Amino acid sequence: MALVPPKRRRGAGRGEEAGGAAAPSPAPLRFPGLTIYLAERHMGRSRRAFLTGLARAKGFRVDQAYSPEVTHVVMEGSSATEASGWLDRVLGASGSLPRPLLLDISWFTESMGQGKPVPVEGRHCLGVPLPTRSQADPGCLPAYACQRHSPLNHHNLCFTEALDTLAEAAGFEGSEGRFLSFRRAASVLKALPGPITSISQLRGLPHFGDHSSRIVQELLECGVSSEVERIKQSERYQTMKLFTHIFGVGVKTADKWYRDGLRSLADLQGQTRKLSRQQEAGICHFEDLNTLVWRHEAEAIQRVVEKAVRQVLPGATVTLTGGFRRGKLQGHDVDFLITHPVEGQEEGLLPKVMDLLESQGFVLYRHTQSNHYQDLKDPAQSTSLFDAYERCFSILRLPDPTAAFRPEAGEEPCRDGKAVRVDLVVAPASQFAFALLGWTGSQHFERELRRFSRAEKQLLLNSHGLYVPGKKESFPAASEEDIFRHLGLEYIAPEYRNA
Ligand code: 8DG
Ligand code: CA
Ligand code: CA
Repeated sequence: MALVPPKRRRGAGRGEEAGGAAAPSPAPLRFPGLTIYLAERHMGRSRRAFLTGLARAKGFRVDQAYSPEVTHVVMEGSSATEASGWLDRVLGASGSLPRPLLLDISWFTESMGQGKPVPVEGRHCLGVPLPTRSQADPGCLPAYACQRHSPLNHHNLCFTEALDTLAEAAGFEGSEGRFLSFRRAASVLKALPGPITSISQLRGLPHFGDHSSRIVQELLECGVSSEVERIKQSERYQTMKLFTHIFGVGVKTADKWYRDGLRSLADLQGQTRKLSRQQEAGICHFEDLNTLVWRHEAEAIQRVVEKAVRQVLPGATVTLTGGFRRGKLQGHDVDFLITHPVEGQEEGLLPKVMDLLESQGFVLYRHTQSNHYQDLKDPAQSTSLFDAYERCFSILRLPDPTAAFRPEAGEEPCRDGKAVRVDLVVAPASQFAFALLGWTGSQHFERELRRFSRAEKQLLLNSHGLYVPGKKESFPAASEEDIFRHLGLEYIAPEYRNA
């Protein structure tokens, strides 16, 4: 890579900043939430100093010493085992410290080449050790994802990507059984203490059938799975993926369009069929909505939403949920949960908040629904995908950083006007813990929690409560911990719910 000079072992001068004389000046930080640590082992001091200067000149934060703020550890010429061993030593016995991504230098050089952090892919990953000692033995891995710790960064990305692709493709064909088999197998690998390096390691793991095992074996032997590659190249998969990435388009609609011969956004725009208002907005903002949202962008939107919410209802709180609450640095949308300590005060809040945001020019699309919990015949049967809370599915415009919501010093200015999908949900205080648990995800973790409740405890869990079948009253819960306790489950913190 021309950007990065080859390793040189020459007198590196004084201390960590050696080579700094030739280094370009640091630029203001452009990527809040991202902190790089370059491991010196194998890299050498002078090359490390050069790479540090290069990254800082491009607005990356690079720390000289490792700390819990580090999100990306970059290593050169290190194996996954070596990387994991290094992190084990750095973190010591603590199972609670945040765990950084362990990345190969290829992630760094690609990011420098593009002038921004590139999305982390399987080939960049070195490895991450197990978060707790109790689950160190893969033979003891529990069957339900809600009984396991699933960190954001794990050791088996190349396998989970392949299995998740097969799950997605099965979902496109309406094959629920196959979808779940592949999703469950992928989820198991996310909770493993280390990388799968031999097919024999799959023995005894829950949810590993012949098909998933075959895929892992092929990946171990050839580096790619012909079945996965064939699917990814297929017109069917690519078109279904494109269409289901349009806001307001689910698998059924995408399938119908595919069967009608449509293949592209241009095909959709060039035909006379009636699109819903939501789909029209989805197509209009397609590019922005398919660009990942950064955490600092989500936080900028949170500031805007919080200000509007408090103006309409003083004392109301706004919590960032979804993937960002699980520690993700990027997401496909932003999820907020709103409540007020005095039950009942929150009713009818969203239309007023959205009117205010609209008058401030932030709203590109909105669809608000009122709370219909009281109308449900059996609240326990409310499925989690369609709970009965007051809510708004919206597209908001990112705030203009030069106006009222200037970013903190050193933060990258938000791209003015970028359209972002935002889900706003309002829960009464007594149901807040259930709503928080339900909207934090991941979707698979939630599915498994409900399956566990039903099959193991004969209880029905949704985003409103935890019910004995046939009863209208939920168990009370003031916190997520209470819900785990009611279910007899060990509490799993949000950052370990990335199942
Ligand atoms: P991403 O956006 O970062 O890609 O991932 P995510 O935040 O995990 O996914 P999401 O699609 O935004 O979903 C967040 C959680 O919200 C997930 O657990 C599923 C849940 N969820 C919906 N719709 C509904 C709903 O109508 N009711 C309830 N209770 N939960 C829902 O997506
Ligand atoms: Ca989300
Ligand atoms: Ca969402």
